[in-house]
Amino acid sequence: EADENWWRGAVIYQVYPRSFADSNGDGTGDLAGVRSRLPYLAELGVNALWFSPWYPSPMADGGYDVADYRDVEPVFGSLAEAEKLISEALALGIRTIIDIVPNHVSAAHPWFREALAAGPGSPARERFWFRPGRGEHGELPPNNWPSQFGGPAWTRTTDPDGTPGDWFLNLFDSEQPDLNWNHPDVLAEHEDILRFWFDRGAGGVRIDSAAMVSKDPALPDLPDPSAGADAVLPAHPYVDRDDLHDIYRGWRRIADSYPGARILVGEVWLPDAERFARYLRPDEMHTAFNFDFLACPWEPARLRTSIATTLAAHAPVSAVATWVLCNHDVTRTVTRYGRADTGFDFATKAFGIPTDLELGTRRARAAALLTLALPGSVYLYQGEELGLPEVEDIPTGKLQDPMYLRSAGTNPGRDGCRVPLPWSGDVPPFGFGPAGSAESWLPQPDQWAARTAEIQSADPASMLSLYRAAIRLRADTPELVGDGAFAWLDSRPDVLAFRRSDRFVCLVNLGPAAAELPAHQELLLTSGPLAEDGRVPQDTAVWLRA
Ligand code: TEU
Repeated sequence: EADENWWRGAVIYQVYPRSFADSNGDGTGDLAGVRSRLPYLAELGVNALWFSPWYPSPMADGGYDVADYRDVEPVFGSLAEAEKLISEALALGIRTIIDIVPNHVSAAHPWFREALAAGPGSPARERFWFRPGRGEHGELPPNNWPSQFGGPAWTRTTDPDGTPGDWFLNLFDSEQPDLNWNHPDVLAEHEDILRFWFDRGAGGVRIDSAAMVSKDPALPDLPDPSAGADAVLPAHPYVDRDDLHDIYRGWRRIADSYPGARILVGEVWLPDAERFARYLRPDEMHTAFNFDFLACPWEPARLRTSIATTLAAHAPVSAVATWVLCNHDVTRTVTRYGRADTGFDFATKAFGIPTDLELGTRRARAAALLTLALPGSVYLYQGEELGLPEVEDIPTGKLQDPMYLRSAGTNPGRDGCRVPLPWSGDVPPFGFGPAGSAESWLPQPDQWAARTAEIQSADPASMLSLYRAAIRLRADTPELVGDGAFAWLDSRPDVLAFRRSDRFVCLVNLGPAAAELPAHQELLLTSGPLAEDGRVPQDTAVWLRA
């Protein structure tokens, strides 16, 4: 139904197509696999699915190197299948959000192949950032920008006559040449891509690397490149330029021309809430991922500040906050929360850090109730509802993430959070594919036999049962769905307590001491067992009805 506000309190589930479900046994996920699991997603109670790119791609960066936006990668299925998936999901009340990656295309994209073949100085190269190198023979990159994946953000080409040629800019992998958004073809092409998918029923788009898309044409050196790619790029002075807002206002006009809210969700990695909030306007993006909250340590004061800052930044523009703990780029929550440092930073991502998975799971369960009680929309990354940990012992030969391959192994990469999901059975592929399937593209740990969706479905104490109960209760509690009232309640510094109306209260005890339950309140849901005396133990959250 053309419900203009479906997104304001939505629970949105991220599907990473390669690793969700494999219908044909080739070891890689596909859209038919997702279609067969729509009843599972409907039972979980999610309102929308966000698909990481499903387009034709050499998979140099897990599909974020797009070769053709108007088709589906054959390993995932066909365009017709994507259209069936969108309509079947909609019949269940579940909308589909697709991923658009405006910053770059795959080196296999026709535009880039044309640019390479056309040679230096050709108009076809204007759609990208080609520049002669520095140094006597042009052997040095044109500026000092680092790639997100290690090394310089420049790749040298060989001219059609075989001589070393110009360089092109790639903020990510060398297979992902950056587009030049000052070129009219680039804007026109992306506006047409939006219409192509909105015409096919997409309920929204997630905008990849949204703040990095426009560059200062002078491409000046960074003042201090030594700060490392993650600290530098999203925050450097040449990111987050004003003309980006013109681009997204144009996209919003297109989205608003379709019936039923078609939302723009920005991946805006910016270090401060004020700059972040500039993208959230009634005439620009509907919402953007709240990475400040995602990266926040499991500490009461930091969480309180992150929540308060987020709400303050969103209120003036009546935007909707997002509460996200995990995605296909970061360490899975259960593992992160079981470590001494529970924060997240790409620069310090590593495997092998001592992790207490029981503690991490207890905190992740409490965080599930915290996020689902806050005003705004909640994003769930596939497997988060199963409490899956990061897989840290993937055989080196199997790792495929450019963040690992390009960083000479210093950064373990992101494959650890992209391992195919366990659905049923007690041996790999745990129902990810049919019996007799080829080995899944990333190997699954044997321990996942105990974590399958099938086992958790039958266990009222499982993470899956907790998420199902919480999402259902949230949907039945009007004051929770949407960005309604919010007020902190007086509490100890290590207890987060707030109410969403005069009848709904959430209390999260980060401990160490157990916390009293407020008097005369009905206990609706708890993330874990209460103490014998009825108090709330450390790392436990409760929902109460006054
Ligand atoms: O992530 C890009 C991105 O914004 C993060 O990598 C961030 O820039 C940084 O590393 C933290 O400051 C998106 C996708 O989510 C990711 O999977 C792709 O690899 C990347 O864009 C390129 O498309």
